[in-house]
Amino acid sequence: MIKSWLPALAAALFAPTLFAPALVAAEDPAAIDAETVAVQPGYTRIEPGSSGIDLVDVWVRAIPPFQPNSAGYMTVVNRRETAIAIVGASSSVARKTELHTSRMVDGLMRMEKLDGLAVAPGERSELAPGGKHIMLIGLVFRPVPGDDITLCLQLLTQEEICALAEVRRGGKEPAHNH
Ligand SMILES: [Cu+2]
Repeated sequence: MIKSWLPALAAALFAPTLFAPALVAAEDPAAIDAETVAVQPGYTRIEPGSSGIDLVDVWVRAIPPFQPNSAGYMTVVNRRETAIAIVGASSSVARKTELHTSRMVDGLMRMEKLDGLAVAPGERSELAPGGKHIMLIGLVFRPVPGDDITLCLQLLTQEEICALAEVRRGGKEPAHNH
């Protein structure tokens, strides 16, 4: 009699969801196309290059199993004659995507959400490990090397620019604690 409910109990206890609640998405991961991201309402999609903005060296950090978050990096080159202001980000892999920066506070690396990021005309802004990054929060699937993931930036001018990111194993990164 006891035996009859044991397998069910064991199954419930060892269900993957118990160990990785953040990886269980409402969406069906198989239904998500990593290479496309819907245009944010009110925004116009522009192309890197012809828009006067280049997105260079775009990549996403590969993560070990059961880690709920990752980060994206790139260099934003502003070839326009006016400044650009990045006010948001979106991605094909996370339920929430934010602009972050890292800085040392009392000897500890802390991360902070950025409201925006300006790039002066003719200048570039580097998003790289240990500094500014695109925080991918609540991954709907685990990025592994070989995957292509879309990262998009929203600009104050209601423009949205996207690029395909390569998934790479990065160097050591401090834990994403906020
Ligand atoms: Cu972060």
